[in-house]
Amino acid sequence: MSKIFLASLLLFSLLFSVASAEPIPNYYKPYAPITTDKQVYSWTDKVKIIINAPSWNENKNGIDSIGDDQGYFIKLSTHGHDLEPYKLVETSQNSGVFTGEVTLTGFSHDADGDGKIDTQPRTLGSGPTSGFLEADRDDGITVSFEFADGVVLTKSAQIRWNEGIISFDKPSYLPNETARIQIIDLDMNLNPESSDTVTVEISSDSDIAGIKIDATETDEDSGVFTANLSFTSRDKSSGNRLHAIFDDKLFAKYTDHTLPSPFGIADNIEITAESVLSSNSPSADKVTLENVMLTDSSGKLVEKPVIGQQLHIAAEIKNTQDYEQPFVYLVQVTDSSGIVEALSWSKGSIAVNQKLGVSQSWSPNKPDTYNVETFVWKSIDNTLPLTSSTKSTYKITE
Ligand SMILES: [Ca+2]
Ligand SMILES: [Ca+2]
Ligand SMILES: [Ca+2]
Ligand SMILES: [Ca+2]
Repeated sequence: MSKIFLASLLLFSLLFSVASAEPIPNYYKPYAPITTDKQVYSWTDKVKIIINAPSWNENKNGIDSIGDDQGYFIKLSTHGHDLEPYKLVETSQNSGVFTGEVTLTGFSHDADGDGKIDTQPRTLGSGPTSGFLEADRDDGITVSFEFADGVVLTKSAQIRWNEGIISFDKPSYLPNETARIQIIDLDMNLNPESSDTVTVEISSDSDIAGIKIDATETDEDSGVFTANLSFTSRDKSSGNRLHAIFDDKLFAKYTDHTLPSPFGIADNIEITAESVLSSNSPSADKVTLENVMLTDSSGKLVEKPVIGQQLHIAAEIKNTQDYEQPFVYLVQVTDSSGIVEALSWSKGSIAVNQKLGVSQSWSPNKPDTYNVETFVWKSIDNTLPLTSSTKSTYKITE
């Protein structure tokens, strides 16, 4: 090894050891960073503050505090309100790290649309964890600390409302399953010390009016709410049980009354999610369709239909489920070149074990060979077949 190399190595070591020694606080690049546990808060959040200030660790064998010494105050402020002085305490005897909390209390507002104010805005307390501070919707919180004479350190975080999110935990459910509905709305964590609730409106194709159920916050401070829902095909909806039958769409709706800009403070929107109640055996017939035939107006079988005759495409539908089944009976008539001559339907609902006669009329206006198809669907909007379609061919003469 050359002498020059050894010399440079020595010099480097010296420089390095100087650079890594305990630095002297430079008040213009302050050695006392303030941090908050989030960058963005909602209006009623709890804000946790940490100030790393080793030079304020005066007693290595005791818990020190900062913020309430005359001339070296800590101030917590939002646009319209502030708390000063506010004391923070050392995390352990010799840490030089100081912490505290303040709970935002928002402003007077009906957060769930029931006509009653849900907040208790107040500004009071002197730390380290007992403080309350009012905040507006589009606001910010600033922590400032007079760290040394004439040196004020500050740290700011935003305060905002959030648009809620709602979801079912699965895209479809079997009738014996329990659905879990989740709403995330950080603004409805109105009390960060206890579990809050929000209301969800649940409905199905078979129960459009539906039910309202409570969703409970997953812990005291999460802003995430869940509710469980079960299903009944025979009974009416009640409690956390929704009336729904196979292949019903399921709807969950949350109305958010705490919306971010550019919405107004008084605005609300409905946030929705959808799922489906699916059948164990999707291919199984929900009803049977029998005795499809051409009749006259008195219900007598027509064997030789002619032009201009008032014909009826009649059939019998039987419910094979153990619940009432809504349906549409749809008839389509096409001529020999595939043009649709007639299309009509009727809708109804069929009770358990009931057999129902249905028919659609058709009056042929030219001699031809026609295809007559019949379909039984759940509804015109939900064209799920409840049974197989049928197809018959009729020759119409002059
Ligand atoms: Ca100490
Ligand atoms: Ca309210
Ligand atoms: Ca809460
Ligand atoms: Ca919201």
